Amino acid sequence: MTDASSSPVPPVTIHRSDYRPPEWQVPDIALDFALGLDTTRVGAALSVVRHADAPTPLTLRGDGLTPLAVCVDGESWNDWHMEGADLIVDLGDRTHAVVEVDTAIDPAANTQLMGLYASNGMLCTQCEAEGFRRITFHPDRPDVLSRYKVRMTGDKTAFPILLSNGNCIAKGEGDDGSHWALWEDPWPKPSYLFALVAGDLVVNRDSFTTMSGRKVELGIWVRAGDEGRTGHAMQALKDSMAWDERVYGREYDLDLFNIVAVSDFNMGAMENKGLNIFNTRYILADPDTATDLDYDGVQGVVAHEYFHNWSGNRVTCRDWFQLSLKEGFTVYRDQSFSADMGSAPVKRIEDVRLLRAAQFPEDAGPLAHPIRPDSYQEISNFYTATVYNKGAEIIRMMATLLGPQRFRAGTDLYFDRHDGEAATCEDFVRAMEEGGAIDLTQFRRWYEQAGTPRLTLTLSEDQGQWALDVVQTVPPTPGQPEKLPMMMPLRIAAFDRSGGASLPDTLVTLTGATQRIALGAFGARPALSINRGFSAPVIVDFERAPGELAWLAAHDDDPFARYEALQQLMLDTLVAAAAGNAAHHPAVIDAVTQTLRGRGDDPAFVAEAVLLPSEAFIGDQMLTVDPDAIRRERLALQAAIGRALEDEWRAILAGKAPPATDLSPHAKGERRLRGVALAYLAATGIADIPALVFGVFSDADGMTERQAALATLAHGDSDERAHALDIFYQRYRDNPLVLDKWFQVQAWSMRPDTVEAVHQLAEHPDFTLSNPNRVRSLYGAFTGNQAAFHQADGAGYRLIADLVIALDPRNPQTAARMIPPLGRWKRFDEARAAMMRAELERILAQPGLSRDTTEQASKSLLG
Ligand code: 0A1
Ligand code: ZN
Repeated sequence: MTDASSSPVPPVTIHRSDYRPPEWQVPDIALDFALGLDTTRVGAALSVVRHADAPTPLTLRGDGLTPLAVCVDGESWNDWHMEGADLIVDLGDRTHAVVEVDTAIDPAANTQLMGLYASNGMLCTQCEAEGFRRITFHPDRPDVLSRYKVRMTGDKTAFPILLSNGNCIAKGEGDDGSHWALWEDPWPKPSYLFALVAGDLVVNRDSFTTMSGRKVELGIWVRAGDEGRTGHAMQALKDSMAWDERVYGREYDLDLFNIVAVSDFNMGAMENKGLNIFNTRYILADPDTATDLDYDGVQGVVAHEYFHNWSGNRVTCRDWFQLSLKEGFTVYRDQSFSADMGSAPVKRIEDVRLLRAAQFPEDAGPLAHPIRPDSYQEISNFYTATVYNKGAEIIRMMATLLGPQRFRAGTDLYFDRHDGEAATCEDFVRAMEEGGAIDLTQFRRWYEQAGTPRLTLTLSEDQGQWALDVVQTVPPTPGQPEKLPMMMPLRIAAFDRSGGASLPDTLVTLTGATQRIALGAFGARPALSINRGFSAPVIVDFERAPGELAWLAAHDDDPFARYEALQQLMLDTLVAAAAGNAAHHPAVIDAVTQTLRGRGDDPAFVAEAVLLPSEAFIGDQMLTVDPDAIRRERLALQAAIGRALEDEWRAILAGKAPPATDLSPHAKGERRLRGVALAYLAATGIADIPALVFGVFSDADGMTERQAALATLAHGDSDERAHALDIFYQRYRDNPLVLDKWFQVQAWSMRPDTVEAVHQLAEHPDFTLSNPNRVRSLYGAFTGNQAAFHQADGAGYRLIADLVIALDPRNPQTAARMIPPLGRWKRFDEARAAMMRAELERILAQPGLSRDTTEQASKSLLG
């Protein structure tokens, strides 16, 4: 509990360099839960073994717990004291002991959603990173691995289903209406992977036979009524299990794999051993309520959590600084899986778009950190796009440098060598070096240096021979003023635009601060295809004429590079226009026309390619972000493309939409393109468009079209807008995940009154601060609405600061996640910057502020 009256505790910074192996290990744990929503009693028996040479007391971390009884080797024990929230037990010169501690917790009062908490009458846990210490006293560090036996007793009516990790080895009933279950997990695991669920749930059961012929029972547990929406998740689970066997040779290792969906959850999902716990958002999907993107999210997150069984659980992390060891690698694995299950180029485009939207700004701001941070105050703040998504790019670069066979040799070595261990990022790189026979000495800098490297390119010619000069710089970041060049794979090609010989796809390994790449003989300046497939997570500065970009957008043989060329063309135009220079709409319109007309059979790719860059990404290219100019110019270009291609957009919409039940990549692509057509047409302001969009909304047989039409209408002020919002609300008011969309489309609106609208929506009876999904659907969407959040009078900043202040005492993790947008003040004009800083200061002045929010706000203020 936060005590608002206590004087502020100075933040403690944990340093990676301070790592020391644990002095006590805990090979076995027996937990006994007497379950209740308001009071749950926890009996813990830890078998501890001293690893330090000399006698040393046992430190058991706690958070908000009081020990009710302490016993050692079966005897009541008095040699203990509290140090802050932690329990210190003096065991004399013992080398082994069984330490028993009883505690009582109140799950219903646990609004942080860390530890054991109540959600809709059910009890569930979240222990990563440091939530186990909110359940019982424990070392609670990932390099302490234990075998768990968990007994739970609870009322049969309130908690008919009792689940934990591993296998259920016994169960029975009491004569007082209670029942109990005993679960055992044979695999030693760190405390952050412990899980327990008790509640009234129904199951979708299936099974999977592993490559060695073992049958695994699969169960997806949800509230009654939701079971019909679990089919996609189940298929994704089975596909993931088969994929990990095929691609990484990794088999599942228990007889049971359970997933539980809960509606109150701070993150996406959690990979607890044999008992994954998911945000409902990443389990429930049917065509009426979930968009194609939602379906993809379900598939990707189910895969991600499943893949953690090897990359995270069988091989875990030594300490939290190594978080990217499991997260970067697992994101890379889920990205590869999704690419294999659908369209690989489109998946790559989506991944890069996310990296640029979430990670590049982080790397360029006050919260920049290496994928393996050197220090933290609150580890929850480091579940970032850098650790996850840049981390995945670092693994991808190693895979590119090694090629598929050697990369597989590296991962085999890694899994075999470290199975059952708590490993480090260094262990992973060493396995890649040995398995892949490569020297990664310089490559290790990716783990050490923050900031997005920038490659500045120049083409030159000497007697018909062309060369490319690359200058690599890595920008200074907080605490890292000086940087060294990184090793990276750069895929390039060069085309003779008049049809002569080309330099085919070539993999160059960059190592120097400057490097010259010979391209060969060309009659005229070749069209250069650079960073194909986004082989390195960098920013490329290279002046190219609109004609060259348009040529590449039409002719490059790498789809990602075609996409990039068109995006660059749009970006150049928009940045120039937003900075007050003339816009070149015709070149963009021509290129969009070509892409659209030559669309062949890949509507998903076309939809991605013709989409304008986001307002935020345009802002990232400017010295000082001008949100109003960006919105104005982006809308102007959208309207110009909308008008120039009006017939094409109308024709796309006049065609029949594929049935919402058709989830093939092609059908999804067609729907995506129809959504893009709606947006372009709406931007034109042509009188009949709101009615046309409303028609799409009403005729939609599924959520993808319905939401696309609703979001399009939400930007305007037509009667159709109000009508559609009302219909949508009435239809889905009892479905929380769909109601989130209703809040979200309004917070995304480009209307000038969006700040006011968000204020009002926060007062809506369906809005609540207790549900993180709802908070994100309103406020998270709002911070993604650049022009609204940065409204010149600062009302958007105030709105978010007020939210952080209100939410922090209740759920500090989710509150702290709302702060980074306020930290980007250096990128804005002085007036906006001053207002953003003032809001950060106002947050920091709150008494009793959590460690999470204090760390994010104080670092953000430093700039
Ligand atoms: N390991 C999970 C992410 C996760 C982290 C912290 C949480 O606490 C609220 C929850 C989930 C993953 O990568 O999916
Ligand atoms: Zn993960």
